[in-house]
Parts: sequence; C-alpha cells; structure tokens
Amino acid sequence: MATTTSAKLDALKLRADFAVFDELTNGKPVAYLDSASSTQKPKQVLDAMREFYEHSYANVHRGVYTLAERATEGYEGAREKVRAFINAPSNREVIFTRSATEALNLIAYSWGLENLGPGDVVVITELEHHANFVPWQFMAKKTGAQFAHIPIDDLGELQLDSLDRIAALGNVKVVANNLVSNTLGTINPVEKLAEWAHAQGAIMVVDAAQAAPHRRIDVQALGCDFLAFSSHKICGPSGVGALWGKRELLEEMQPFNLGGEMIRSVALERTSWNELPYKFEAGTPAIAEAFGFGQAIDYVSSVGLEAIEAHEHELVVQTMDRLAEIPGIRVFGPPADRRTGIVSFEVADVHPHDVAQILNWEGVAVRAGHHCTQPLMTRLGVAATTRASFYLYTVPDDVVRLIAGLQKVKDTFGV
Ligand code: C6P
Repeated sequence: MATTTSAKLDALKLRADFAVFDELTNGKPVAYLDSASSTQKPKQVLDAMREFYEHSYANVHRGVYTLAERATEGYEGAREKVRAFINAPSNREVIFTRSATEALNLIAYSWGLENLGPGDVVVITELEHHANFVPWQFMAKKTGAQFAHIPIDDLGELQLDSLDRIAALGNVKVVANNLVSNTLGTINPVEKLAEWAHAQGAIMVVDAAQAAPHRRIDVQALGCDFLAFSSHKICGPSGVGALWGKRELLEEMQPFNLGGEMIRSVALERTSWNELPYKFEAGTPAIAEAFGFGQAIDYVSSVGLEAIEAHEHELVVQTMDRLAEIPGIRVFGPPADRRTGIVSFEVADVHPHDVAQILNWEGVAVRAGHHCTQPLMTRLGVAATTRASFYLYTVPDDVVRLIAGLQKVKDTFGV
C-alpha cells in the first residue's frame, strides 16, 4: 500500500490489498464497478479489526480494566480520525451512528421535531438520495412545515435561480443537499447553498455519503451545520457511520435514541443527558466497526484524496468518451469535470436490469435500478438507469470490459 500522498495513485498495486481481485467469480475476475453502493475492504482494515477483536475487545466507556481501556482507546481514537478527516473543530461534535441514513434521521428527528412548524420551509433537492429526502418529507408533514425542492436542469445540475422563489414560500429553516449525487455524480455547490441557507436563518445539512470517500472534506470550509457519511463506502466496515454537527446545535437538541450510555443520571422522577457526543450514542456502539472505520480513514488518507479524485476523473473521462461512441447509449448528468467517479446511463430499448445481468455474465458488476433516487428518475423520465462507479482500485481495463460487455448487450438484444 502507498504510504505517502502522491499526485497519482497506482490502482494495480493497490489491488493487491483486496483479496477479491485475485479470485474468479463465475470463472472470471470481477470488474467491480459498484463502489458507490459499497466499497471493497483492504486487508489492512480487515487485519486491524481482527487484531482488535482478538486482543483489545471489551465494551467501551464502562470498564476500568485494561482490555476495556484498550477498547475505549481504539473507539475514541477512531473518533479523532473522523474529526481530522473532515476538519471538524472538536471530536465532541463527532457522533458515531449506524450509517449516513441514521445520521440524517437523527438530525431530522432531533433537530426537526423541535424547530419546524407551520410557516416554515424545508428545502431539499430533486437529486437527493431517499436518505436525505424521506426523513425531511416526513418531518415536514409531521410538523406542518412546507416541503420544497430545488429543481435540476437537464444536465442534473441544481437550478439556483429557483432560490428566490423558494425563499418567498415562507421561513426557510433547513436546506438539505448531497455534496455529490449518488446517481449522477454531480458535485453540488454546497458552499453557495450554505451561504444562502444562513442568509435565510436556516441550517445547512450536507449528505457527504458519496463525497467523503472521493474528495477532501472540510466542514469549516463548506460552511455547513451538519454533515453525514458512512464507513462502508470508504473501504471500512458496514454498520457504522458518522454525523458531524456544530456544537451549539447539538447541545440544544434532544437525544435521538434513549437508554444506556446517553444519560448522566436516571431517577424515577427525572433523567438527565450525558455530555456530547455520548448524548447521541445510546447503547453499546459498533465498537470494532468504529475502530475499522478509523483504519479505513488511515488507508484512504495514505493513498491521498487528491490522488483518488484525479484517478477517478481519468476513468470517468475514459468511460464517457467510450460510451459516446456507442449508438443508442444515453449518459445522464453533467460533463466529466463537474462529477466524481459515477456514470449512469441507459441502453435504448433494454431494461437496466437486463443490462446488468448480461454484464454480470461478463464479470462486470454494476448497479441497475432507481438508486434510491425516485424523484430524480421521474425528472429524468426513466424508471431506472445502469450505473458504473469507481474507486481507488478501479483500473482502465475494468472500463474496457464494461464497454465490451455493453456491446454484448446490444448484440444480444439486436439494438
Ligand atoms: N447509496 C448507492 O448505491 P447508507 O446506506 O446509510 O450507508 O447511505 C445512504 C446514502 C445516503 N446518501 C447518499 C448520497 C447515498 O448514496 C447513500 C447510499 C448507495 O447509491 C446505496 S442506496
């Protein structure tokens, strides 16, 4: 594995860290083009987790014995790695959750229930993942607030000239947007939206699930109030994610889950809450998984976020150039320089599930479906797309195999 941040990464060399690339699936090596859904895990992360489970495992924050202290150190050490990774001012502001989804629900419930009401406006976008759409839609309904969206243009980019119209609807209280769209790869102007949100007296919630693994994140530079992402999309284990929030907001919020660990004292008459971040971490957390999350952050940081971004950009250019040469293929979303390593497309007259099935026979793994973005599918006028997505271990040959597989799809269907 690379140990220094370099301008260019060597994906072929990095693949040695991932056992799956040495194996044959259905007689073929896998061209894994579904990293936006979840990434493969390097042996450095898996070995470290195994070592942790074998030699440093106990519950956290509860025991005074050595194993418990080691476990707590591993868990809290991971919190510090997450903090540094997103340049958060304090690790009290970093909360471990089960996932980005749980982090976004936490904000919608704990902040939304207390702060939204009739006359208020909740603003999301037309390209939100359901995880940052449904909780806000639900909370708007529950509190009587309006639910408004920022539309996109035909390239899948936000139409910011709609903001004045939205501001006229009422009291804008929250703006929730993904930094990178999981379906189109669009890089969204979150800094601008955060400025606008604050000018309205609103908070800015950033879903960074598809951004944090691929671009350097700095919550202070983004100017947001909350940011969420998951470990499993960044070479870490599933079952753990992170929520960052501004301390003053987190301090004011009610807890999301109730039970052990999140309390200061409990009596028959009254219960009081623990300090941050524990107020939001009820019960036994995903201890070794949080530790593994920290190890994954070390892994991708050692490769370098700039190198990952540049590598994926080259793959996107290669893919979009090749797809443009194939008649009957329509690529969705913006040009390569305004997207990350995600390419969604359709093959005329072939259902995306059939495309994915035939690609699978060729050993090419892609996702087909609505990608948990049904409002976006409606805007694009399709029920589903086929999506190829890249990461630090993707090589140009994977794209060559995707293109060859698509030719097979066209031959099979005679289109
Ligand atoms: N997107 C995809 O294939 P979880 O599942 O909680 O780790 O992440 C949810 C989520 C939130 N926001 C965005 C932008 C996402 O892309 C995702 C997960 C996967 O696109 C699975 S649906």
